[in-house]
Amino acid sequence: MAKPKFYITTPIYYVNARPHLGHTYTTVVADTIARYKRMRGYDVVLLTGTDEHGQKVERAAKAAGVSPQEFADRISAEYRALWRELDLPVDRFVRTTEPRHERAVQMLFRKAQDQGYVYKGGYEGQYCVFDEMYVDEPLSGNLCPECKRPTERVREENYFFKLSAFQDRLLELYEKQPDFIQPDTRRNEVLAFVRGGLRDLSISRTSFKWGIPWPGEEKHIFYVWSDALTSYMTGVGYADDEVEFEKYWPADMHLIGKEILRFHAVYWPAFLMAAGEALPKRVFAHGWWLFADEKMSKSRGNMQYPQPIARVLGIDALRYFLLRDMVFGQDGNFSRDALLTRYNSDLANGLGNLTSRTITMIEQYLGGRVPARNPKEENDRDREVAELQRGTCEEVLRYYESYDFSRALESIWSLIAEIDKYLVEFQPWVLVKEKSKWGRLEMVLYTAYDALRVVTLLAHPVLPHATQKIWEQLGNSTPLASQMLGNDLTVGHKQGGHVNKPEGVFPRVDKKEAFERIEAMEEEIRNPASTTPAASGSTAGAAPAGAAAGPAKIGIEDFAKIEMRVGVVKSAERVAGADKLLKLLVDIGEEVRQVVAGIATSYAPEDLIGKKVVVVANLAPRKLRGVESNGMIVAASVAPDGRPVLCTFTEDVPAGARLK
Ligand code: ME8
Repeated sequence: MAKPKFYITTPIYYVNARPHLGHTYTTVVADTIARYKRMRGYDVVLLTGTDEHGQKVERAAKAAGVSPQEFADRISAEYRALWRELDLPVDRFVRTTEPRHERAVQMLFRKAQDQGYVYKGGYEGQYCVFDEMYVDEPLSGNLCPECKRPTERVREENYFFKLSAFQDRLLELYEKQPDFIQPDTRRNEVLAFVRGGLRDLSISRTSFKWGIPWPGEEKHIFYVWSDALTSYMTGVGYADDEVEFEKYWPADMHLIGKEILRFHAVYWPAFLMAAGEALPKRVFAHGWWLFADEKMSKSRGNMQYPQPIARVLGIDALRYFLLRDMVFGQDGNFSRDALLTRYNSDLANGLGNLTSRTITMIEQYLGGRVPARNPKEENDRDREVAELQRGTCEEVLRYYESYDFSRALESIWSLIAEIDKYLVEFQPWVLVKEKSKWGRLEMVLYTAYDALRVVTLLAHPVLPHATQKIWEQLGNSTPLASQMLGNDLTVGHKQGGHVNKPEGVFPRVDKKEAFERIEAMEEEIRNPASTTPAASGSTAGAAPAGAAAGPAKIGIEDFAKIEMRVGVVKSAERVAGADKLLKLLVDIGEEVRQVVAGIATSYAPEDLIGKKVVVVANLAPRKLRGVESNGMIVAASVAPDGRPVLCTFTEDVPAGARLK
């Protein structure tokens, strides 16, 4: 019998800036769901991609001094490289600048137009370029109600979509399919919005050119959201491959962040209804990763990147943290400290330690032979643990079904803690000393082995690499991913088999050292000019300095927050092990500061003594390669390789003078 299909999508990400931890989160969740569904017997297709048209991208390209296509090529490649680096296999990757996508968009809206749902009109109102969204009711000062940025006045001829005609049909959809929008809180927001009445939506733009052409029109291009949403169909053959499209459409799940729910739960089903196409089965809007209580985003400049975490702690540690520390659907605060604490407690001391002690004891006490259950030696406590194991399986599968990964992991880790306790209780290292207790010893090791086997199966969708290694150590040679995950978890207990050499899966890390290494790599991604050898060779670090778009405009009051002063370099030396960093002592008038600067490729330490430099004096102290930096030296980053060139003054200026 053919496998049932499961088609899951992430948003297709804008190419105005490089991927960060927020984008990674969605793709990791989608990948975990995909891995889980495969272990439940589904034929899974996971789609992601890049959203390359629109004013936001056009402007970002302009700021970087390249064509929109060149800019899109660069960032789209970064996304693909990141998913490869993090071993997030993508079945379909759609770029909205591909010809097949152009065909799909034109076909979908031609169908809607043929049904009488598209008409020509004129739009005059506010538009938020950041959200690529028309703003009917801006906040005072014409600010966007979503992102609070200034909106722009737009007056143009447009094609309109008769969204107003879909209010009742949408309400009926939400009613008949209560799980169309998940979680429920989000569903209520959408219901309130739609009940409040829907206005027709402008779906073409004429004031700029970076988009898919509207057939038969010279000036019109598709509005970026009508373009982007259609990518979910492009990826499975719409307008190109009927067999493939029949097989996979409609999508079973659109996984998105909560800020783009309206586009997915209101506009998208309405477009599809208008064109007579089937509707996706579910839209799941997850919460945001916050950093210091603010949404992580490029414009706030508080993004965190996934590569340093994956390179220092491993891909699985990154996945574990993202899924364990954010309750799916809610917001979560990201902290490196919490990440490292979790790593050591849950992964190194928890799963890692249980694995190495169990396998080592089996090697040493049983000559590596996989322990067998011995009913004569079984006591109530063993039965209690076996019962807990069964209960954990049921519970974890239930949580996985509702995509509640945080609780699923909590449940698996309770079993790990229980087995740790059990081993301390029955002390195999004491039982082994008396031959008469060897039967009991085997029963105890059996219980631990079997629990570890089940933990490995259950944790696989979240920790694919570590669990595969443990699976092999347990004596299995088949890929863990090919195992079925169901209520009968008897697979993988190799009666009569042998365990393999224990090998550390999650080595303990020194928190301080790991923190500094992650921070140094983050710094390199953020500011490639200060590249340190530890981070070299990275995908993100390899991107040119101008790859990200220019920052959003700030008011003078924001600029006034930055305290820049003239400094005189008193001493300079290289930072050990970092061939781009110099440690400087700089006189900034009232005090002498230690500042670490990524300028060693352009300046020899001895040439800097007495030089006047510009110092950002009120930057929070941070450590680069373990050396505290109390401020930042301002330098131009010169293309093509981001070579730093220091600012100088044409006249004599005293140390401490403020720059304004
Ligand atoms: O909105 N926390 O693209 P985008 C969690 N191109 N997830 C986050 C996040 C955070 N702090 N920041 C970003 C677009 N995300 C459109 C989508 S779809 C047809 C078009 C994730 O690059 C989350 O999934 O702004 C969010 O919805 C998405 O990235 C936004 O990516």
